Amino acid sequence: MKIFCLKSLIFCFLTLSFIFPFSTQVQASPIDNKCPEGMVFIPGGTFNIGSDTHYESEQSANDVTVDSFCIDRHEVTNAEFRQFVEATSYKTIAERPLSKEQFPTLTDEQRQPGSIVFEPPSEGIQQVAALSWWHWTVGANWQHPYGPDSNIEGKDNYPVVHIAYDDAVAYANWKGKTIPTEAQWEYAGRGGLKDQDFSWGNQYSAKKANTWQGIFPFLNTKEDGHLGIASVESFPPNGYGLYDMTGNVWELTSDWYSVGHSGKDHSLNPVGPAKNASFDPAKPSEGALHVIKGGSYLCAKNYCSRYRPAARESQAPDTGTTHIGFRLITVHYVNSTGGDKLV
Ligand SMILES: [Ca+2]
Ligand SMILES: [Ca+2]
Repeated sequence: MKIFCLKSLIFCFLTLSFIFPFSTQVQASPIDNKCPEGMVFIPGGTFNIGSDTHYESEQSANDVTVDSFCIDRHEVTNAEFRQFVEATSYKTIAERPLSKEQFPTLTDEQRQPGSIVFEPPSEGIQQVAALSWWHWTVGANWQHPYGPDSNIEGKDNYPVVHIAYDDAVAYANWKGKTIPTEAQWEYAGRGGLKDQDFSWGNQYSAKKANTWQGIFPFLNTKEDGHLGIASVESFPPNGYGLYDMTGNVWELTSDWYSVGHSGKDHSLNPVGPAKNASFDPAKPSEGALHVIKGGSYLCAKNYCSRYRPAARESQAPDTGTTHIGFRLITVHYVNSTGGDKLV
């Protein structure tokens, strides 16, 4: 249903205040366990997932515990994804024609492969319809992020985009890793901080993450130095040494989406609802959706304040866009005391 999912993007762009709730976090073990290359060890602990003072979708802040795991230091890059494609000849969903079965009323031309691309309004325009900055673009995919005339030359270290959930799963299977749950992602995203709004502290900073400064979608003052996506590790890491857990590109999680965190309180390694219970009332026609985290370079204070660890959005599993990527985790690491592989 990817061609019809533009409406799902509007919910990134609601304006709310920035007060973050009480949050606790317990460091459980030393950070000298050995993760696979490019990954960081996250010691398990307990924290409050979500927020009681921002969007309804983040409520309520619940006390949950996650076991230790390793997580990618940065978003999966174009170079990393290219290795996968070269080894497997995998074609992403954006590179495949839309199916006749799923879209019987579309013509062959309308079923051409493509994806959803962000294009800001023309300069000087001061009012546009909501979501008019999103365009279904034939030929847009991870190798051509802005359409067939664009490419990723010289952008090996940029996060790969136009990745649908099923594409991320295929990559994860090839790597022998998994997509993080929302709880794992949020716990890692907080960077070990307690009671903080952002992954670096309580004050918004244009220097801490690639977000949008100015009035979205008309004016980007580029105070953070980046109009669009930045190469990974362009901004300081959080307390766990993880880069771009805030902003740059949204990141997929394995949880199915529902509003809030009901039922997770005092649970160990919580996950979202079952697929058949996944529902976003803001997108009633879209069925089951996955949780995405962290916000993107398109999140601005006037229209999207989801550049916080507690913030969340829903995303159709068969749809990628210009501003959604991912990173992986593994629960297999070498224990510092015995050298055993833990599961
Ligand atoms: Ca920026
Ligand atoms: Ca990110």
